[in-house]
Amino acid sequence: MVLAAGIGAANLDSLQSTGEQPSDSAITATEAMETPGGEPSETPVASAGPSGTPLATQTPSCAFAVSAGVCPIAPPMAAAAGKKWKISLAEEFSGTSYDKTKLSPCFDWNNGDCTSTFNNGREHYQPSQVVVSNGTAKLIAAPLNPPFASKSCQNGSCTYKAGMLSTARARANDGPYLFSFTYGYVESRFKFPATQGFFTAFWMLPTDRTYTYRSEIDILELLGDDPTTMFMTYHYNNRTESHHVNSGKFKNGACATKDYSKQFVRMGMDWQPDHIAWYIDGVKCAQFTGAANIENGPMQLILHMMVDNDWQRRWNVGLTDPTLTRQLEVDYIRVYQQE
Ligand SMILES: [Ca+2]
Repeated sequence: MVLAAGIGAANLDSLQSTGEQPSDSAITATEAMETPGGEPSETPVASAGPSGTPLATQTPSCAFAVSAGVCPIAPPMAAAAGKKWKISLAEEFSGTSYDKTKLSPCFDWNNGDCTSTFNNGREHYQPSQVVVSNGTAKLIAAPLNPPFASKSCQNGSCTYKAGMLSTARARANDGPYLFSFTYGYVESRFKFPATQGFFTAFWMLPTDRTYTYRSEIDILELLGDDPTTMFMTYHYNNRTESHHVNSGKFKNGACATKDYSKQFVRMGMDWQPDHIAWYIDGVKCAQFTGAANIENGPMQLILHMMVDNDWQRRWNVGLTDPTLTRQLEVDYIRVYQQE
């Protein structure tokens, strides 16, 4: 898995400057696909579920505290007996910016300025590439002129600038994680670009200040040339083992194989002590139930686009036109927890 392959130590200027080395133990994307472990055992659901459009505002029946004039829809599964869902994080992008006390435009391994790709892509992250308007955040990947010199990028030169939203620390080794949580249902509704060379990633890492991430939950990894295969994966046991929802391209577990780029899509993941389950538009795709191997500590959220990363180039679906600008449009990011 490309993101699991992680944070190549040699690629991280900031980490090198602090003397800390991230884990680089995880398998590669190619390896992941060669050893599929998906279990598409759930009964397929015929319809794609609700549209994900937020309900009318300020309705008396809203089950959750109204956030930014929006009544968040309920998670697609019931809470456990005796418990109910509460919202822990809700960024609706209803204003002209995002909540900077909860979200950062950079990776956790930044030292006051954003960092670049970690898998030999083209992008350098910049706060300017997150634009909020009309109820959504636009995470924009655009050509960068002149390029930004970084050994993290292909050939030492980042030729793209890109936007990110994470709950990482605003600055590495200086202050707390902006938001972290243990167990809950995560959902974001977004519209991703189906353009070869662009890569949409919605994922989670432990809040580990030493960067030795023992697990990783990939809620979605989407290679832009194929908007039908929604890669969903859990990496565990110090990221030496993986559970793959997808048994290969064009297989999304029990979820439909179709072009998900045509409309906004809701990507959800339910992380509980005894399961990790993935949902597309409220439909359960698959789950992992190896309780002994389920992460039990706090994690951070990351949502962004990459450009022309090594996974894509390995599959010969890298960027073909380096003048393209594309955006990931995000309606909301929410975390629900049971209490
Ligand atoms: Ca919104």
